Amino acid sequence: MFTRRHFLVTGAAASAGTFLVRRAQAGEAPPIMRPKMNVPRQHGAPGSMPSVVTPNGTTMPHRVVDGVKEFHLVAEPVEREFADGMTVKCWGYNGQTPGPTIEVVQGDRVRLFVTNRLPEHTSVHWHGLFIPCGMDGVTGLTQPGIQVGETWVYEFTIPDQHGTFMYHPHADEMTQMAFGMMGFFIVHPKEPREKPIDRDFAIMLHNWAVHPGTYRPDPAVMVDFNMWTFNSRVFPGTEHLVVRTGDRVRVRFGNLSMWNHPIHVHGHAWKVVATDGGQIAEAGQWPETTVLVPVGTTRDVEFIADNPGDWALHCHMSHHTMNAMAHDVTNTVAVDQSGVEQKIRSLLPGYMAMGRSGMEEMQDMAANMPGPANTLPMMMGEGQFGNIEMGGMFTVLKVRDGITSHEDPGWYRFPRGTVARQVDG
Ligand SMILES: [Cu+2]
Repeated sequence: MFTRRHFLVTGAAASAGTFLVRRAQAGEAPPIMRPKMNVPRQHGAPGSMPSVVTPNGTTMPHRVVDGVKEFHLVAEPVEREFADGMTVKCWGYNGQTPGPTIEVVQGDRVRLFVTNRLPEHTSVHWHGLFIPCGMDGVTGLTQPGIQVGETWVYEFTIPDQHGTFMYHPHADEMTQMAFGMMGFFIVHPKEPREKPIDRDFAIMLHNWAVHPGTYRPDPAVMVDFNMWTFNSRVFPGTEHLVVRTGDRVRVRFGNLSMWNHPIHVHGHAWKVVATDGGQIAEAGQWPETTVLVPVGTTRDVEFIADNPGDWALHCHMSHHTMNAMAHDVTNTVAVDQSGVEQKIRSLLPGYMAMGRSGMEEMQDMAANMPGPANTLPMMMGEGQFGNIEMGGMFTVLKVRDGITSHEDPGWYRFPRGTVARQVDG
């Protein structure tokens, strides 16, 4: 319904000569381009023009109308498989969470249509972009909410800035972001870089509270989350990052979760070259192996992948590389449980005493004991040497000599004599 209030808002904006978000006219919005869920984008061959790769995600298609780049976001409920064995009822954009990555170039004129297929109103905020206030997408403050079934349009010129930005709702944020509504908005510089990037990845960090046996995230949880995701996937469901030895690699991290995440890379050091606030001059960059990605920010890191191998890349908060687990349990490490086990088994058939020597047995136990429905074991994944005992925010950086494809090359073949080994006592 076109209300009097909407009319006044758009009318005032037009007379002031500013650009304000407005309802799209019938037939104006481009067709919805809906990439398939969980299908990684096609990776170019090594050495080909890099574009941003969103592991386990996709890039947003667009069309050009009279020189304006048009995109169409559809806010809607989506089902997301976090890893084999767990599918979560989320909200997202165009069939996925995070929504497809938007890529534009500094100076572009863009028109972003937003159709609301959620059961409540929404809006879209363009995090970090210096655009006219009326395009900022804050419900109640800069626009009325986009009501159920409506299509609105945002239109602006990408300002004199480039880097990694984000989009997310600014309406019932606590719920809509807890359900997975977020995506990358990447602005490429107009002038080509001095040192070209060979591989460019974008990874959105998020946390979720999906109680064991349930399917829908709990938006009321404030600190006690149990799922930690890279692009809404957990290890071993996370796509590996495949690069060629010598490649200049950029990873763009975004964090719209409720925790800060120190993301750590093995075998290499990277430099933070940009944040969502701007580029960092070379003199201000320093090497580190762990970048803290605070809540509500992006961090672009760059490094030369000069060390072949299978390198862990993960959050260093050790509970963030686990899946759902109980935290309010008795600490049984080093407790002698012999005898107790039999007694408890008479009351609870099948009871297993655990945790005397540590938690490592959890992965094998989970493989043999069914847990609650739709609930992943707290630790998962197997490598060529056995259980990896991880979950959550963990993936593998695969650095390989002379590869001609970015398809998963399998596990690393270690040169003879370069692997740690057992020796006689
Ligand atoms: Cu973390």
